[in-house]
Amino acid sequence: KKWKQLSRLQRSVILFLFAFLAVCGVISYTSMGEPWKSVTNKSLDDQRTEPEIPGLKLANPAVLPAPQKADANLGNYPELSPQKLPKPPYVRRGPSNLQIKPSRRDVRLKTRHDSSRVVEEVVQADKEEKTEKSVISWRGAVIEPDQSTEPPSIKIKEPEKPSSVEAEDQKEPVPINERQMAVIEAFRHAWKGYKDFAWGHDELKPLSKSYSEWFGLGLTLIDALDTMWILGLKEEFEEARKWVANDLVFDKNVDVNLFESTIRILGGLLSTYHLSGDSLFLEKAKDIGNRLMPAFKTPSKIPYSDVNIGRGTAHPPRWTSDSTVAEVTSIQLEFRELSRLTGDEKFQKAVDEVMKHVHTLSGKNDGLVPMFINTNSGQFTHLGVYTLGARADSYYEYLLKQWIQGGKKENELLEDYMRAIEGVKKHLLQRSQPKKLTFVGELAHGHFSAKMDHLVCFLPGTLALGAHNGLTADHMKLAEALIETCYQMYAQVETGLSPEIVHFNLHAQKGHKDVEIKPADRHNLLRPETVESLFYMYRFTGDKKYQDWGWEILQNFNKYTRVPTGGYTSINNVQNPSNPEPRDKMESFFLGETLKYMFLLFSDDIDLINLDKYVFNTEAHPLPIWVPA
Ligand code: DMJ
Repeated sequence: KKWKQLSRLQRSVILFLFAFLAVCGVISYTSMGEPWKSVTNKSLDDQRTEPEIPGLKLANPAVLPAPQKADANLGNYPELSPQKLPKPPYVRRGPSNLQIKPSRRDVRLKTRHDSSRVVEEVVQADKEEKTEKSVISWRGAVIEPDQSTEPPSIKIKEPEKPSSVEAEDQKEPVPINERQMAVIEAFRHAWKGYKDFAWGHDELKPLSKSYSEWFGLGLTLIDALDTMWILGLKEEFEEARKWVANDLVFDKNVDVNLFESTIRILGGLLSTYHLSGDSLFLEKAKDIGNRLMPAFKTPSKIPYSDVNIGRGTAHPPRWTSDSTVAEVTSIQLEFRELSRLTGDEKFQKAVDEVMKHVHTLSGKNDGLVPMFINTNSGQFTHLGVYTLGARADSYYEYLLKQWIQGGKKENELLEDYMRAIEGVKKHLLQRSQPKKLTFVGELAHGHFSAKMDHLVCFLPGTLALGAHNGLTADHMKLAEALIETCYQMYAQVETGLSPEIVHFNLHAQKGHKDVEIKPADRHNLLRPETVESLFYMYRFTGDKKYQDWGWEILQNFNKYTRVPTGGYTSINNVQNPSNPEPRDKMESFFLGETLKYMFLLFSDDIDLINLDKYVFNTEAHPLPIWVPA
């Protein structure tokens, strides 16, 4: 009635106002969007791995953002090119700023058909492993199932504009060469033995077709994960990944050696996480990292050698309260990286404290350290003995590598490294007869011994890495001389394989070579150090002789250590080609290190683990450099 009483003008004004208000309402509703979606659409992985201490300042600030946060933080780090994500649904690759390029071979072979097959496998795997939030496909394509309703074949989309890292993928693929194929063949043979007779156990005993346990944690399998990734062994990797997901349990009443489990297990998991982008490996790394922490509860904070990862207790070896210097100073790369990834500073704090303490200690000889350190007093013990071999070796390696990892800012590390190399030159370098090979001997209470462990052959590679990172060219000269010596430790022996320890002749004697071998030292454990250094030398010089030397070594491993039914074995006698006396043990580092460095040595692709982006831990597990060059 009232409406009818209104004039036409009044009715029009009211209708206009209603219409206006209705339009405003719709607009404001739509512009609100679906705010909850920005939370729920984010993968659980991303939410879970936000640093728990947001304002955390690491002692050595992590300039590189933790991978999970990379997409959000890239604006702050101009040197890292952001990966432009396609609109969801999308397949997220591994951390774009850290990931190595897929091998060129993979790029070449990446057909649409392959892609959809991989995705189907992944979807299937996801069904099988319901506990996992996201699943991983080959080389890091992660699918978060709740983000996509599209059929698998169209799920894989490359980012529209590749980042600079990915732009490198567009280069001509570098095909795998014949020598690399030979390494793949060797790996497969070793893996066959492990799979058939030792699956899920620590080490293969290839002759007795059984296994041995050290920690009972599938050591060989974990050590080999990133090797499989780098070699492109997809099926093997996926099978091993399943074992890690379903069977790797750290909640075990078992004593493990802090150093060995850090470099092999923690290092292996971290590196595999970086290469694959699969959060499973980070979760496992966090678990073992936490379980190793009780080792640092000592009066001096110098960690004990052994930890019970189930009970959370730690202790030194039964006969002493000493720890080994190399062991307590070669866990830093891994624990520092774990802090960077988790945002939990406790890991880095513990290991940095050890380094700072060792930096101030007396008892060094021109930068050279003794082999033992007491966990109560924090002082070096057994003073006066200096070696670059067992019990001290990786102390020197990790000085340089931590400095590189942290962006070349931690001067104390560099100082200690430079001083130590001067100490090596002053006290430990000698030349042998007749070939005048430069070697690194040992010093015991002022007496020089011409003894050199094969372990010392890490040194040429480390020196070359330092020179590549701007240290004096003298270091490269020394590296060149030492790698020649390490090669001769193979070439002058009957099987062409190095013994564990050699003694060099200081005086020329008719009919004698440079290298002498004592009966107790003539075993070969399939160690990696020489091949490791050959890899660095080839990367930095491009001199093909280093590849040729490595090729000889691979052939001799095949000739004298290969077991027909699968696997390789360490041998007791490198001087007896007709009976090298197989020892019946394949060390995990043969797959973790030796074959990986062989494969990289034979590659001409400097982006296959680019040494300006990655630093290898002492077990050959590449970890990202926080400020890549
Ligand atoms: C590996 O576990 C590591 O390379 C360590 O630094 C020394 N020993 C073995 C390989 O020889």
